[in-house]
Amino acid sequence: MIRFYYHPSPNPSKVALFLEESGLAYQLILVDIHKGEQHTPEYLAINPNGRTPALVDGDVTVFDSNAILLYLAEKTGQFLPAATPEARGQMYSWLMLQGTGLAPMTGQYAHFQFFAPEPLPYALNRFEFEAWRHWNLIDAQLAKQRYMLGEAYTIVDMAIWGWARVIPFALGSSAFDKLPHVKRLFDEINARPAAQRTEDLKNQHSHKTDFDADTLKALFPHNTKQAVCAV
Ligand SMILES: N[C@@H](CCC(=O)N[C@@H](CS)C(=O)NCC(=O)O)C(=O)O
Repeated sequence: MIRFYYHPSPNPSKVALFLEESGLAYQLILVDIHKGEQHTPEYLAINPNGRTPALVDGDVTVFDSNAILLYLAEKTGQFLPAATPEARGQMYSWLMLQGTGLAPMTGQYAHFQFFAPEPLPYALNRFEFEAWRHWNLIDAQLAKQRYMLGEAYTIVDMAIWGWARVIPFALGSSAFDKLPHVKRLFDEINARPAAQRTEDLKNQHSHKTDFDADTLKALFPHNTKQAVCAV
């Protein structure tokens, strides 16, 4: 059976949504990133990048959320666009944009707002600008059509959904007002039974939610490095 290494945060949630949508049987394994479990040698043997999610399917190991979405979509033949070079080209483009632009820029904007030890106006300005620029690209794409790749619900919509969940936190409580098409997609996917089951997964295991000193060390090891270097 598939072993799915999960934490209830944006990137693992994209994969959880696929697994719930597809009906594939899987075992959920919580990696509590607030406790530093992403850094254990056992987990690093599965995902050398020390991040969630990861997936083991028999002899196959896959890490990085969009790689896992592609793997599962190819394995099942589900939630893919038409098998034409044009449609697949669009799929790769938007998936890469989500993983290499939208997610890191949104994540860095949240980081510098809520977790940086001191306010850094230059970083805040840059990441606010870039996060919004990426979300506006997604909103414009969804203004033209129902889903990211046209009229069919695909893994690209799942990838966007995972990060749309953090929009109010990262971009502000009224941000959805400025992203009406993203909000429409978000609401539509949230109403799907698979999304509701995905939301319930976090109740299957208790996980640490506070941000005490140990969690900050596990999530932001560069701060420790800074302190060591300053000595
Ligand atoms: N590019 C990776 C990023 C994964 C990632 O950053 N995962 C976060 C949860 S959303 C994590 O595990 N963070 C733990 C940490 O930063 O130590 C992917 O898409 O899977």
